[in-house]
Amino acid sequence: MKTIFSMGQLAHNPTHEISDGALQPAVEIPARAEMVRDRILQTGFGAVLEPDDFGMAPLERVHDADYLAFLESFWTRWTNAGRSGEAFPFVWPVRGLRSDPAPDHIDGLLGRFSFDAGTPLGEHTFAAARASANSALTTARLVAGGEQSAFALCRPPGHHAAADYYGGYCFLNNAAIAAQWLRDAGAERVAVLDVDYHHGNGTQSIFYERDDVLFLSIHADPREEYPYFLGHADETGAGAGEGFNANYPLELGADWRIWSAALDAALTRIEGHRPDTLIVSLGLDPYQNDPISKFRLTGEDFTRMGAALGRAGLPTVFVMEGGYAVDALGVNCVNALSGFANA
Ligand code: FKS
Ligand code: ZN
Repeated sequence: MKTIFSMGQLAHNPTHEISDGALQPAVEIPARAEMVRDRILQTGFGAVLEPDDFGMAPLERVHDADYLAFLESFWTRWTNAGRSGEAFPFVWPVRGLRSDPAPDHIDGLLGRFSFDAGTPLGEHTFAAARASANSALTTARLVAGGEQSAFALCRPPGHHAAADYYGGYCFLNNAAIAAQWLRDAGAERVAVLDVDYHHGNGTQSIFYERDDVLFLSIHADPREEYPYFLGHADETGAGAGEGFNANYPLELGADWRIWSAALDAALTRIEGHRPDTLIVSLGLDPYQNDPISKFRLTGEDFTRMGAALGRAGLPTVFVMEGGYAVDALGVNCVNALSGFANA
């Protein structure tokens, strides 16, 4: 299986994040991607190739033009305001406040186009996020061209990013951009299965009213875990999309027995959708030793996960999302991908 990855993705190199009520060392760091790339090369799992540049058009199919313009102009606005280093929002247009007109001031814009204070935005963030999206797009094109599967080593991740906001370390929704590109390339139906520990609120919101892209997510119950405000089981889609969204919120501490029951249910739903392509938002943070997560999957469970996905027999685009046990990321990722390849 081929892996697509660009060194340009490493340019987003945050030092801090705001979480748990304090400024903390950033956990979504370049070493995450380097560990996975190194393991792929060491094990001879497959080639690691540079992405092509797809330009802005496929991003504009998923994200709003004013959001992309904000990301593009961020660094100029930030430095013109006399700021340096990474930016954090601190005020948001919540219930009763106005999103339109968008503010002119950078502090207002940061709030208008984000949903949390935990996601550092820096000088090279947009360039790195574009490179990450290009890896997803190049991977999708490989699979559309006949490869049974391919792996987008995306970082920064994407599944929390919606049409017009960033957050959860995500700026461009790599999985959604790949899904939309596949639709535009002729796929009639796509399914996105999100196995990250955190609910894929961005991907869900992008496709919530659509029946062509089925979104499914297995994640920690939002009553107890980030992103807190989406990801409940009663979110089943709206309008034409009613019945095309499926959430499997699980209790903290869920192990393979509990987790795999949700996977089996999700795979049954996917089978019913008859997708031309499956996209897997491959979070590695359900791992038992992940520092910020509370599920209990073992390294071998990632192999089992990949094997179960492989038995679905669908052309599959893997898109990396989260995972913070840096030393174990490479092993767990290659376990999942080889489980798939050997199924
Ligand atoms: C830790 C608080 C952490 C933020 C969690 C963000 C999770 C991001 C992710 C992604 F895949 F997007 F990277 N709060 N005590 O793993 O879902
Ligand atoms: Zn996560």
